[in-house]
Amino acid sequence: MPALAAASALTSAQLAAYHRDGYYIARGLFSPAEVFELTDHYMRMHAARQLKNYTHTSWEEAGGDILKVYTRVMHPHRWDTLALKWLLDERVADVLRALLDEDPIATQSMFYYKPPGAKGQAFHQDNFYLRVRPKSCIAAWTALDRSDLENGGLQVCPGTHTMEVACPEEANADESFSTHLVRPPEGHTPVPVILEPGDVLFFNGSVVHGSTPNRSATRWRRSYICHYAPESCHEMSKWYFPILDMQGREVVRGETADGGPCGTEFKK
Ligand SMILES: O=C(O)CCC(=O)C(=O)O
Repeated sequence: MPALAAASALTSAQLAAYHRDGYYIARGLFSPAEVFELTDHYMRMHAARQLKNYTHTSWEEAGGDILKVYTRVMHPHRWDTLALKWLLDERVADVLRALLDEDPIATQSMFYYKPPGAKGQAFHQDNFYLRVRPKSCIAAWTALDRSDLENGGLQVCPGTHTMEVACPEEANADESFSTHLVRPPEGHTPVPVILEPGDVLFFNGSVVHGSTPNRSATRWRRSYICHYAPESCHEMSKWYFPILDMQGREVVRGETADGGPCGTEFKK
């Protein structure tokens, strides 16, 4: 679809705010029934130990780290039709076309359980991992539960989308399940993104973002996270292959020598 036709998904004020801040929230993009279907599907598959390419860890084996029992599910769209349907959703595609001013291509999906007590993910930039060039990747982060500071909701640093991708330091393993930390640069204070189930946060791959542990005693913070790239990109990390167009057909791009999974887990 031509970019001009898709620009109607956002107003010019919303687009201007995206280009100023590097992120945009589409409220209520998915309905409560859709959110329930996806969440319930992933809870059931976890309980039945049916998740593919996933290490099902028992409570005994987890050594007190609940995130070892409920680790994130990587690339479920490669084997689950419901995850694929969400990745290629036409409403998401319309917003992406408006934000990118061109067609998107789909590169990644992840399901995060983040139960009460789970660690967060230290501040980082997604394009450090995806290595989409030229331009950058873009995330569509869908809240499946209400997501706020208490249950480890996402925080973003507005304006960091214009930054180069920085070299990460080591994160605090007591707070973050992933090893990398990119400190919010001076003048870019992180802001919490408060989302209701079905809201989708879109953000550019240079935006410094992350989350703290889920400090709630009872509230999960489940989310479905997809990454996309502008169709015009020439290359990306091969970890994201096969890449799909928004009709689900495989498209081919060059592979970079660097990049990798979106954050890597501490080994301990
Ligand atoms: O959902 C989170 O807590 C972190 C997710 C994230 O940072 C990412 O997907 O890049």
